[in-house]
Amino acid sequence: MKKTFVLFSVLLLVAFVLAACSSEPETIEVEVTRIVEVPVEGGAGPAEAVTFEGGGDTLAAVQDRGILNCASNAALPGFANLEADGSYTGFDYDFCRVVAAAVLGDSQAVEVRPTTATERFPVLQSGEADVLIRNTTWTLSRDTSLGFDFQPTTFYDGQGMMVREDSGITTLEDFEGGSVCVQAGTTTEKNLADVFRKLGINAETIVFPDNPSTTAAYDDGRCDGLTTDKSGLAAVRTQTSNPDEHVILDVTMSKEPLGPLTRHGDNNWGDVVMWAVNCTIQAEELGITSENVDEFLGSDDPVVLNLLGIEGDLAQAMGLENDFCVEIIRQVGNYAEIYDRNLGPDTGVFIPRGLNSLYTEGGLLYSPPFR
Ligand SMILES: N[C@@H](CCC(=O)N[C@@H](CS)C(=O)NCC(=O)O)C(=O)O
Repeated sequence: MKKTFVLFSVLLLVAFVLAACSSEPETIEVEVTRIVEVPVEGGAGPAEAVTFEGGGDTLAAVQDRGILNCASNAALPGFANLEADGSYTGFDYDFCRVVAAAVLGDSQAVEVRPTTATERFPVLQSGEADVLIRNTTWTLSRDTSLGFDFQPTTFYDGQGMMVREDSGITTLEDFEGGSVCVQAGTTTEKNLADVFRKLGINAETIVFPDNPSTTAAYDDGRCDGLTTDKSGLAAVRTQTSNPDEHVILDVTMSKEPLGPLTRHGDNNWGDVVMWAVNCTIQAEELGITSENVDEFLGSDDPVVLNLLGIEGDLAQAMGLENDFCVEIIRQVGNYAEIYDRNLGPDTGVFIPRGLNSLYTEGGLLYSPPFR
């Protein structure tokens, strides 16, 4: 796809504008000088709000096809890694595999559709994907106007700011008169305008269409800072030419609960994705892993027997096999295994679990009962 960009700069003083390139439906009020790189051909336009009559039956479609079409991220270390053989790995992709294991009994039966921030919503709305699992923040407008349902949060995040260590910038106030690189079609762009307005900071926001162009611009010194979800910052820091030269400020600008989305109206499919994610959390709560799941099949704990489908037929109410959770755990692992494999201390992107710990360990992860 040929990309041509028009560069323009405007000073907007308490003006209402429609976010260029943005998939967000709302108008935003900004008080910053804003330079926008606008794709003038071949770019994805704003997502249309879509109402789904009856919602279809995505579960039946996936079962007939034998493959899950999963929209995810194109390039975000730890969350979406393009491997040398053309396959994808990462935290978000593992949750695609969780859904495929639940529905098809085969975690490899996934066709991945890498998407940028601007592409992701039309791809799900149009039916090109069955589910979107890609660092997407649960917001009211996405849940309503864009016609989606958010399934359980898989990563609790917040927006952060990265700067060059030698820049002397240690607080957001230090951005007065400075500039920030940000990606279009994200919550990030609007949060930044809100935070700067609240703090009375006049700074330039420079908007780019995807992660590689945003990171490259920051790395080339075009902006004093780069802002996105803190998970994204940990990932893009590894993509700069010298990661040690960059620091992530100790500020959190927003709440960014990230998780899977399904189309509004297909409630059963939403339930399938919801309980597939819950299975990974409940398995961690019970200490069931890919290594020991077979030992638990003979457990005498009724809670374990319900989760693994040894007793009862809970899963049939949503059209799944009773042992769907066994397949998830055996083939992909529990939440802790998925986290550690992609974001743990032995990975290049280590992100401490923090809020993404179980509720019993001070975090926010909590599965409703499999009952
Ligand atoms: N969570 C935010 C931001 C998500 C987002 O798209 N972040 C960017 C910056 S880290 C990204 O993943 N870009 C990857 C790409 O476009 O390839 C949202 O839902 O809007």
